[in-house]
Amino acid sequence: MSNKPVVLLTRRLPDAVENKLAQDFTPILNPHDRLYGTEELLRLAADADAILPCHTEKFPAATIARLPGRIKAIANFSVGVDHVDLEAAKQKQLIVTNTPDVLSDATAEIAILLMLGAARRASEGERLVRNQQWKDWSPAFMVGRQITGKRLGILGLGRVGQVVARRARGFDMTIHYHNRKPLDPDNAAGAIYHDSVEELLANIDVLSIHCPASDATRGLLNRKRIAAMHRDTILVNTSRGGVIDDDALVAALQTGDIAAAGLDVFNGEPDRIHPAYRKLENTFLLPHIGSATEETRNAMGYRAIDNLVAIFNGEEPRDRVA
Ligand code: 8YV
Repeated sequence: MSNKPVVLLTRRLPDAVENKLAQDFTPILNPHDRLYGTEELLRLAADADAILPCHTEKFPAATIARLPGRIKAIANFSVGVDHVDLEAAKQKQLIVTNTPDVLSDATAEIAILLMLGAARRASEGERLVRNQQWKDWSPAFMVGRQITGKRLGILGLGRVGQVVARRARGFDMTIHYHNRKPLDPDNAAGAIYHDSVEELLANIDVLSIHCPASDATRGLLNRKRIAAMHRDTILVNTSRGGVIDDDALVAALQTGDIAAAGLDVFNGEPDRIHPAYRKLENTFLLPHIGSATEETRNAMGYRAIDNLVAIFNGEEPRDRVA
């Protein structure tokens, strides 16, 4: 590359990533990591050839239409791309990429943490100790549920789901799943396929959600489907909040129609999440940290840079989604 293309970073990325990016590109940095509004984003984009955003920046059709013509690509620092209107991007001939694979291990760890946290009442217990309210012990004290040997249902047995399945087998869990189509035997690795969401939900003890957010999956976990789960079921979500109908889940948690929920992603995150989640004892809540490890954040950055290098060398980027 002769003249270095200009890349707008919407957020502060790890130093190692920003330094590597500067080898081949001229970055426009956000050193104070401020969250840009649309107008500021568009103003900064006027000088850029590509944007490297996170899921915190939204690119609906109206914003994409206003991006300057010189912008060639949106190289996301995320695997989820629900914050970008891919159809509008295609129409504007913008290349869009994501960062799959490199965050599967970290996200699977958080899914397992959520399962254990929700099953063993970790939030409640931690609060008792931290707030000096732990006064007693008895055989009936803080009795939770065991996940060992139980049936784990995976909604969306893709990259992350398959790692979760491998980790869960370490707890002797039996893996069930629903995808639009069954996987080939190598990838399914013995997991039991259910051809409808309802059938999956009726046959499991723990549900882990890994399907991407889209029009097709919005509110997928609705009142009717949640009612299909038995009362001891634990639900965990590391995908996107939009897959869940919050009113329906909150009602089921309040009435004991399902046992507990572990959530890392929410509708309205970070500060407008359903308020009932915070009040319920049977929730275990994390602030969207599925990929938040040093190794993974670096790997996500390098992957986004690889995509940009390919794009500006006129090659097909590895992780093109539009
Ligand atoms: C990322 C995520 O950290 O990659 C995703 O889709 O949800 C997160 O784990 C985040 O999106 C960064 O943009």
